Amino acid sequence: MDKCDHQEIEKKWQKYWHDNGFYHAEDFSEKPKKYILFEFPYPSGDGLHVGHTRSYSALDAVARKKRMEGFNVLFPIGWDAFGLPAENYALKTGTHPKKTTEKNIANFKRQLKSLGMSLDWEREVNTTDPKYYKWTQWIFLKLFEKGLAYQSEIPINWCPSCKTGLANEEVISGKCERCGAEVEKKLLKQWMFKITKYADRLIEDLKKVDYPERVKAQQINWIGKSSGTEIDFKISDSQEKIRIFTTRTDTIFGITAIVLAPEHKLIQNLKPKIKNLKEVEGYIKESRKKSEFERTELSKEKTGVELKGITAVNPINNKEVPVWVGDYVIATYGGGAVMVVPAHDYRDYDFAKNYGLEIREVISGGDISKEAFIGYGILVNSGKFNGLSSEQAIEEITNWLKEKGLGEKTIQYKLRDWIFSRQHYWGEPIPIIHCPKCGAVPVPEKDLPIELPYVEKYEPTGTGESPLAKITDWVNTTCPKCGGSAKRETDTMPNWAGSNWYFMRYVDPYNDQHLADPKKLKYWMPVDWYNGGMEHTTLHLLYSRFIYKFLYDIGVAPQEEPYKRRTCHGTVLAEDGRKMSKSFGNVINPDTIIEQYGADTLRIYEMFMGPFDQAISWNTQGVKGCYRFLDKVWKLFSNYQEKSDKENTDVATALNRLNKKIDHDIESCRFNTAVAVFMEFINLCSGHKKELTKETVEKTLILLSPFAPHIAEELWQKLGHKRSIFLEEWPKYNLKLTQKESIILIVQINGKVRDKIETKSNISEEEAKDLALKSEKIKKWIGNRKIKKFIFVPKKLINIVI
Ligand code: ANZ
Ligand code: ZN
Repeated sequence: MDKCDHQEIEKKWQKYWHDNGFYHAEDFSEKPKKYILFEFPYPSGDGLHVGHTRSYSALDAVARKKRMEGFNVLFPIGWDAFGLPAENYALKTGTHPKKTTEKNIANFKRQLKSLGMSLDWEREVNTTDPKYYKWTQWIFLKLFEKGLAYQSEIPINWCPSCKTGLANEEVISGKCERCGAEVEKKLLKQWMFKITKYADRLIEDLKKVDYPERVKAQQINWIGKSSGTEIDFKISDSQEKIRIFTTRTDTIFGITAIVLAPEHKLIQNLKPKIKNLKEVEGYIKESRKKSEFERTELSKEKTGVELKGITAVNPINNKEVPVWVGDYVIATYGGGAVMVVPAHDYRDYDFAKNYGLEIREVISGGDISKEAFIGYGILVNSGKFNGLSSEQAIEEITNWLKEKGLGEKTIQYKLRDWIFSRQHYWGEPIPIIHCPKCGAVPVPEKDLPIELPYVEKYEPTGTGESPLAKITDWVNTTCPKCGGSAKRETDTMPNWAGSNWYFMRYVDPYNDQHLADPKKLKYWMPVDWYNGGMEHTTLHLLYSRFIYKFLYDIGVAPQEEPYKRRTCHGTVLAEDGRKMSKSFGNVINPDTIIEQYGADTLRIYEMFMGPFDQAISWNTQGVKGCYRFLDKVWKLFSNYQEKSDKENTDVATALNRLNKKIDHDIESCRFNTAVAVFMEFINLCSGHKKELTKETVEKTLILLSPFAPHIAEELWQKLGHKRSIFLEEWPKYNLKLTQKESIILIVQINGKVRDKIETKSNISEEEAKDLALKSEKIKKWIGNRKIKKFIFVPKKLINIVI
């Protein structure tokens, strides 16, 4: 028997499929379309990771099956190639990011091809290609035109080591996501996107899509919609007032201070009146060093300094309360000020304990000598509102404030506008020209793309400006409006810019008139199945939903939601259970596995290794097991001669069940159980070698083909077929044949097994009762006792309660 030379057959079929355009997605085909997508990779210098190949193999199985089911499948690939690693590498080695990127892409491509991915390479996109980022810049211009891109001087997260601003999401536990340095605050003029304008729709439209519940919940929490009241507090002997946001207007009589965020503008205006200004300014300076995470963490000590000489007036009873500055108050939420109610808020309670502020109970129901009572209850010590429930009081006090012009119902979001500026070289230039006369002027559409100047040196300036600021012949230009001399915007876009909309470009990657042909968008969009990392839920997934909605609003995107269905894969850990990392020396390279065991083994193993959405450790024994499984398949079918035309009924039943199982499991992302049942089935076949009909063998190979495409194709050819297995129709199962003819019905009395009776599998409850009561054993056990009831579990058991 000839051995399976996986190296040879894999290369052979990869070339055959490629040369014959097997994965070509046909625009406007009559067939129903299926758009299957995975998050395009960042082409890092490390090459493909077995974490990539895990989800890619699974999605490839989906794509292959869908084609065989008669769908016109779009299964594309591209490169999310702007970003810091290439830039940092360039700073270290002097190799231009463009060169590094090209080299890395070539390596990724080679690896993906060796895995046997059924990708449509004709639609490859690259976010760093000017023909691509022309449209990323175009989207920016549209957002600018609609007032959704604007500049703002704001305190940003500043990484002193990377010398750049970071989005909130890039700050992990107060540290820079990339380099681990402690993040600081710095005031910088930044480009911002008004994603907050879409907050409600981003929550609401989650109802329309099929995402895992935890993904939906994460997005909803991230957007953090909160209904409450804004209340104005007059400052005594001053025209100034402080606006606070509270969700608990019912606690207004319990206020014993107001706390301002250190960045609050009012502090500057009040300076002349502050008696301990030095102390206050010292505190503000210190707090700038802390990250938002440190400041808001519940368990951290709550600190502050009183603004001596300043008091505010509680509008409900005209009582004066002290005003403090404290860094547990966040500048960018709810106006950057809070009313302090120590008796009913944990943070305020800590704060009051620290500084000896009064703790005044106004909601009954707790024991405030021990801790804050944060629940709803009945109002006490609250003047004419005493006796009301919290719910009623929120309503009535808010109305009272509104009538007096002192407060108003409002909705706050945790979601902030999205900082869209980066002070880096390796990103899309922002298409804006700053003119001393005309201000920020958009680059005319006909001048797009604004290409990134190719320069050898682009050290960060460290001043907050991007390296582009030093490239004077690129920076200096003329104003498109007045023709006067002007300067280009030197900030570049963040990584997310190119990934916001790439799935739309796959639909029409060479179009130079539109981002994509509207008719093609209408045909292909939305994405039917989008798989990616759970960690992208509040970043890429949310951002791209926002951009797609915006493009819908301006008539470019055909629907309001880009992705019909979202699934998430778990990560692949090293054999030792840790993260795979060069520094631990525990990285598994897919190249090595493919070389040693073949791509089919790697694919099958990674689908089999565990539930798709869960993290799982690599296991070399598992790889070997999958290799042996495919070897068994090879031995069973590579020299197949039909010896019987009569089907063995066990095999026939099992094959139908396998068919059903695979259909169901691929649809529901249970790739591991699909492979497990396949293994059982092959074992069964091994025991009936002489009774396998040709039809059985063929069907088996077709069912195997999405998982192990090369071996399936080779064996198919060995059966004498001239046409590729991937042109076959996906088999249908016979539902009747998937059910075993008979079952063993367990008969219990009061929950104890007393008999087992073989019977037909679809026995009804009435029939089961009759059958059980006819049993001699059961008759004995029951005797003349009274039967209280029957509990029937179809296909399994009947329990008689006496
Ligand atoms: C007074 C109060 C009394 C509050 C009470 C709570 C309980 P969510 O639900 O997350 O929106 N808050 C408002 N602005 C803040 C800021 N900039 N930084 C830190 N905290 C701020 O939380 C709303 C509550 O968070 C508000 O309601 C306010 O404290 C606080 F018994 O107001 B509350
Ligand atoms: Zn001008």
